[in-house]
Amino acid sequence: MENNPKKQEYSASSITVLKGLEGVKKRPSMYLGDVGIRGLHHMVYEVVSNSIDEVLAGFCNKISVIINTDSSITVTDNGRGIPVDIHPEEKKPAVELVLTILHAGGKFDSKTYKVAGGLHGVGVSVVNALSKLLEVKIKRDGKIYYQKYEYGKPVTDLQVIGDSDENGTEIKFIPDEKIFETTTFDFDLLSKRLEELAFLNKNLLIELKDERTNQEKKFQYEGGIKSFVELLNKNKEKIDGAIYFEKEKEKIIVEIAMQYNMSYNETVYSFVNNINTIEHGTHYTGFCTALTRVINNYIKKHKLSDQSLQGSDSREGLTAIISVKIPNPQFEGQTKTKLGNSEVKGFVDNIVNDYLNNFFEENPSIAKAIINKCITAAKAREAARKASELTRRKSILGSHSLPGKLADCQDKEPEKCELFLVEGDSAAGSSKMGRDRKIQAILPLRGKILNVEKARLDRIFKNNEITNMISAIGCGIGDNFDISKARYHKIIIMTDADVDGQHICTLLLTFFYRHMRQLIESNYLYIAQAPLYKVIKGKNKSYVFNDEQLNNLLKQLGNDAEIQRFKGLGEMNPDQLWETTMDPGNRILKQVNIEDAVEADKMFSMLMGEEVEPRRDFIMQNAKLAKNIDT
Ligand code: 0RA
Repeated sequence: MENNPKKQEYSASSITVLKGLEGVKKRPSMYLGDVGIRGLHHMVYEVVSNSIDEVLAGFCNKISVIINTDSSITVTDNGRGIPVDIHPEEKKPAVELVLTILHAGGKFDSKTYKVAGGLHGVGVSVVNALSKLLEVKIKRDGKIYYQKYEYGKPVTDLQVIGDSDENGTEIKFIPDEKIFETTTFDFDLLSKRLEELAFLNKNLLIELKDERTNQEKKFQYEGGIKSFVELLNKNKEKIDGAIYFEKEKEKIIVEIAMQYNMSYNETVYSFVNNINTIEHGTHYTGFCTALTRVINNYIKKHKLSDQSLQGSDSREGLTAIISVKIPNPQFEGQTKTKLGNSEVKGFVDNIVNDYLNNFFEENPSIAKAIINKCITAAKAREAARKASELTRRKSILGSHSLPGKLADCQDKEPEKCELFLVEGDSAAGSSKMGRDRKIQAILPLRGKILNVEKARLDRIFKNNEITNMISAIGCGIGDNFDISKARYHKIIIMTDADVDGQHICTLLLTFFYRHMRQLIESNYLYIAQAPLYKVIKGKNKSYVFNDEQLNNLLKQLGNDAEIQRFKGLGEMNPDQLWETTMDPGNRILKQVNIEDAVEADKMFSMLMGEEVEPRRDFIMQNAKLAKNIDT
């Protein structure tokens, strides 16, 4: 009798288990964000994040990631190894439960710094459910254990396959190609995130190897986030050495690295349990409050100026990483990347306050250099405000006067209206003729628009291309930005598919991110996709967007096809431009989201130094930035 209810409970729970993983297969995007290139790579990050949990628990100092020739991924760590003992109620080895039950991890351990929320921390069972093959090898208790899964279900029992006096876990998986749009892993994409993890966990060794190309990278930073800041400030004129401090209290670990450079931009990235908190939160607020207070107090105490600093003044030209590790992070905000834990604010504030007060008193020359920079920033802010008021009075920023170059649309309902920002006069000419003038407006942009990274707000206001955009869009800029005044709900960047075009696209993305962020957050910003080729065979014609597509099509059609290559938008006649790039029924638009823009901005500030080569690479990379929304 006693067994019966237990038995029932067991089968009931197995049903929910089944439902759980079936649910993952039905709605993979709910767990991974999407099933495109980004979701595919999240599969790797998910496994790695489990290994990182072992690092945070103090049991692991090496992680290796291999892209195998069959495009499978192997992640190996030297942590404790996933537990293998039989679970008393479920009667299965713990590892099998970890790999087949959603969010099972928490049942078998009391890991302190668990990753939760966001796209991470969904559990390796999600990776298992979305893989056509997964093999796990565990070194633990003197033995090597092995088990194999297909489509999330075990196809062997957990078995002992050897002896070992080491500990660790190896997980190899092949993503299910019926689920993912693509199953080709990108070395550079993985490399970027793994390097970030190496910065965030000092001394951790992360190896990445690509068996397809024999490329290999090793990341290990003794300096941790201090090295990160130094890299971000590479190629920049900076104020002396980087500052680093760290403190732990009641299981909250706070690490901060910071250094000022002579640029005008704030480059502060915050992390919680190794997750980039794009929308910041209480850790960032605590940092900002303390920084401004310390600087203002120092100015007063040493009678350096009458100028009172605002927060933004104290962060002009600041590059910093704030990394906190906490047991129970609460993530809020649109992208679930805003830290909500209120206790963190005061803790960070205290640490920053104490450390920087001391540091400034002990390093007066660095303190003076930083403070001079901040005072200059405050003065420039005043000047910018005056400049913006002046421009507004001249009504360039007002909604009444539209730029002469704008070919506006007839409709006045913003929900229906689209603004194309078009590079070059001839492309602008074609698009003006080809458009649907009822709902599509064209604003030509000439030449390279201002490099916003290097310019302060007061200079940005003097740039014609920028002021034209501001007045066409109608929302104003910076503190005066008002999204409800947007004259269009789609703002579409349309540049050539070549390096110059991508450069302009990057500059625009950076501009919108820094000065009209809400436009991105409201999903108003898009990138148009123009075809590279037109292929004609007999009466049929197709437009082709990249070389891979071209090769596939040629395989299908045979090589006697006539191919026309478009060097730029300007080479297309109005009809072609409409048909391929502008027609809402036929075009491909990429929607820019805040993560894309952050990534652009991050890379941008990292690479806006004097070296041309990394910048070029970056621009080429940017093609991958946004995700498809419609075809
Ligand atoms: C559950 C409990 C423990 C560790 C792990 C899972 C674990 C999972 C993965 C995934 C990749 N590498 C991993 N390493 C460990 C705690 C183990 C213990 O208490 O001994």
